Amino acid sequence: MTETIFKKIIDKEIPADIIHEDDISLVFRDINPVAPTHLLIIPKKPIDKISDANQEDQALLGHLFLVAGEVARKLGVEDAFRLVVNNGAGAQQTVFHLHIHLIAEREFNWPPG
Ligand code: DGP
Repeated sequence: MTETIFKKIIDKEIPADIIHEDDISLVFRDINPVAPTHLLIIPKKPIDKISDANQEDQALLGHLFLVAGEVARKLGVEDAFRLVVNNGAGAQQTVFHLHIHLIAEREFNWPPG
């Protein structure tokens, strides 16, 4: 894979508003928020997209979801938030380093767009 902007954020080569960091993951605010709370939860391991993950990533993927709940509680938005993973350009993925959007503090509709 080619190096992405998220790899530069992981390596602290460019700044980001970091909410959480551990050995496996990083959480920071999206630069183009679609809601008052819009975070990106990413693995430090470079995986282009969820369809590229494999069995050895099982614990990592579980960790990302646990971190989502943890940061939601930390920010006080645990009662209403949405997690979104765009997979592939056709699904509006623009940064090819796996990430989960955590969106909160806005009105939600279903089905999503
Ligand atoms: P996606 O479309 O699912 O690939 O979402 C990528 C998101 O990444 C998009 O909402 C904007 C965000 N983003 C892109 N570049 C940067 C950056 O340099 N810093 C931060 N914080 N977010 C970025």
